[in-house]
Amino acid sequence: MMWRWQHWMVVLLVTVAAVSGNNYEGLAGHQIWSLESELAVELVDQLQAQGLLDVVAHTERTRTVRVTPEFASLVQKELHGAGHNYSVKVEDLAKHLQKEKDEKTRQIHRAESCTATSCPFPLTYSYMTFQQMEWYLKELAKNPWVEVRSIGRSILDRDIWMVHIKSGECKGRKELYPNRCRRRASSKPMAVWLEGGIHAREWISPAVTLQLIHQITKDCCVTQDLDVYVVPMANPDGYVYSWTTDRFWRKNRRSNSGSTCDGVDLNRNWDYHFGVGASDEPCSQVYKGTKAFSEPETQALRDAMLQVASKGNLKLMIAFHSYGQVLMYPWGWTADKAPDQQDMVRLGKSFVMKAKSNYGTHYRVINAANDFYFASGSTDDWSKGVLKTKYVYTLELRDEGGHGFDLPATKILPNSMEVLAGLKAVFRKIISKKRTTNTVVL
Ligand code: 0X9
Ligand code: ZN
Repeated sequence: MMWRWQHWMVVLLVTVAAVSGNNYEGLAGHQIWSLESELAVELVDQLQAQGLLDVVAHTERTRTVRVTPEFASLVQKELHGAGHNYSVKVEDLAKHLQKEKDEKTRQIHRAESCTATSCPFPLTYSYMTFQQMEWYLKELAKNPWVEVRSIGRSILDRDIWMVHIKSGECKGRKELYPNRCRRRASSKPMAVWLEGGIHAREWISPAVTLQLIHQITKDCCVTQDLDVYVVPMANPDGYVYSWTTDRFWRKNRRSNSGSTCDGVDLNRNWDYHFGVGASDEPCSQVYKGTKAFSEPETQALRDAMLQVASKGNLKLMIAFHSYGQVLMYPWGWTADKAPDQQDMVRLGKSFVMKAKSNYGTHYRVINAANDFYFASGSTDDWSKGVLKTKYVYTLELRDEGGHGFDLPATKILPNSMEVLAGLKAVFRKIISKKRTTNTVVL
C-alpha cells in the first residue's frame, strides 16, 4: 500500500457526513506518525502485535501508524530506544477528521437516498448504514431467482446475510437475456463465493460487493452456468461500530474476557495454520481470538461455505478488502507455493486487464505472504487449504493510499464497475474452461 500523506490531509469525509453519532470522539488525542526508515519496520510490526499501535498504511519500507494517548510515550520510548525517528503527521485525529467533515459537509451532494424503510438499489453516492443494507436485501429477495438467507448471527445478534443468485434462471426474464448469452452447459453449474465487509473500517468492500450483487442480479447471462454466493457484510457489529463510535474499527465486537480491549480480527480467526502473523494480544488490531473459529461470524461463514463446497463445484473465492489495489493469491501463512499458483496468477491477470479497461485503474497480482505480509487465519488460506478451492484471492480495492480506508463515496460506482468488468472476465474464463473440458488455456 502506498501512503501519499499530502492526499490523506485532504481526506473527503463524504462517507461519514451522514453519520448521526460522532464516530471521532474515541479518536481524541490519537496521533498519526510516519516512520520512513526500513529499519523500523520490524519493531513497528512487533508493537502492533502487542496492541500498542495500529499500522494504518505501509509500503515495504515505511509504516504510518496511529498511536493512542495511552501508549504514545511508551511507543516513543521503544522507537527512540532503538534509534528510530518518526514525524507526527496529525496531532489530534479527532479534531483533524471533524474539521474536514465540517468543511465538506456543506458540499455534500446527496443525490439518492433510501426511503423510510426501503432501499430499492444499493446507494452509489453514499455509504450505506447496516440498516439500509438490510432494507436493500429485503427488496432484493423479491426476485425469484435470488435467495437471501441469514447464515448465522453476529456476537451482538445481527444477521449475517448470504445472497444466492441462482444459476440458469433466465426463464421469464427475456429482457435481461441478451442474445449474446452463451448456451447453457448441460453439466452441473459452477459456484463462486464472494465475501465482503469482514474488516469493519473497509467501507468500500461491502459497498462494492452490494453493487456487484445488484449488477449480477440484473444480468442473467452471467449466471447462466454459475451459482453466485455473496456475503456482503461479514462483520455487521464492527461495521455499525465504525459508524457510531470509531471510524477506524477493524475487528468484530467480542468483549474479550480479562482484557479492556474488545474485538477479534475475523481475518485471523480461521482454522488454517491459525496463529502465524497474528497476535495473542486482545488489544492488537490483528488479535486472532482464543482459538480458531472462536467467533460466531467466522463459524457462520465457514458453515455456509462448507455447505456450498459440499455440492462439489466451488471454483472461485474472492474476499474483498481495502485498500491497495492488489489481487492477492495464497498462501498468506507461508512463503511456499500454493497448489494452482500458476493458474491463479493467470486468471488474476485476466481480472487486472479487464479492470483496467474502464478507468485505467491498475491492480497488481501478488502473493499474499511474499509480496504483502505473512498472516494466517484468513478466509483465503482456509478456502484454499481446507476447501481446496482452485481459484482463491483477496482483493484489496481502491485506492493506493491517497484516502485509504476513508475512500470518498464518489468512488463506489467506478470501483464497482471496474471490479465487475474484471470479475465477468474471470467468470467467463472459468466457465469456458469447463465447457471445453480442459482444452482452454487461461
Ligand atoms: O491483513 C489482512 O487481513 C488483509 N489485508 S487488510 O489490509 N485488508 O487487512 C490481507 C489478507 C491477505 N491474506 C492472507 N495473508 N492470508
Ligand atoms: Zn481487510
